Amino acid sequence: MSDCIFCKIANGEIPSEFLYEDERVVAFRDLNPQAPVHVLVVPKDHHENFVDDVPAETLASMERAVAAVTRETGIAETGFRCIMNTGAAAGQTVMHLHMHVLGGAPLGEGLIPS
Ligand code: DGP
Repeated sequence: MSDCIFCKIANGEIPSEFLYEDERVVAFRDLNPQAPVHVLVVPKDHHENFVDDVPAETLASMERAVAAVTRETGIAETGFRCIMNTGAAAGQTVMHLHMHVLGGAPLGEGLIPS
């Protein structure tokens, strides 16, 4: 999609440092980190969210990206949280599927922020 910021980042139109890249996804650090490690895993193809006809191969690449990034940043051992905000009420602000990967500090137990 021409006006989508994550399409531009994932396809190299906006130069970014990738922690992981394969033919279907990239991973890069969040602009506004909420934890010492805060990485976004983003498909190269545009899907609005997790339930927008995402091919199984893309989901598999996202899983590989999470495994690689958490290993590389040292949080595979200590633990991490994956979040996919879906829709405005859930706090999704960029309408291109992305998974937040957070770790590097205690994250608290709650699933739903107050
Ligand atoms: P969400 O609220 O789930 O849609 O999260 C969107 C995240 O994307 C938010 O944490 C900030 C991040 N973000 C937005 N624009 C950019 C950008 O241009 N570069 C990077 N690295 N992150 C961005």
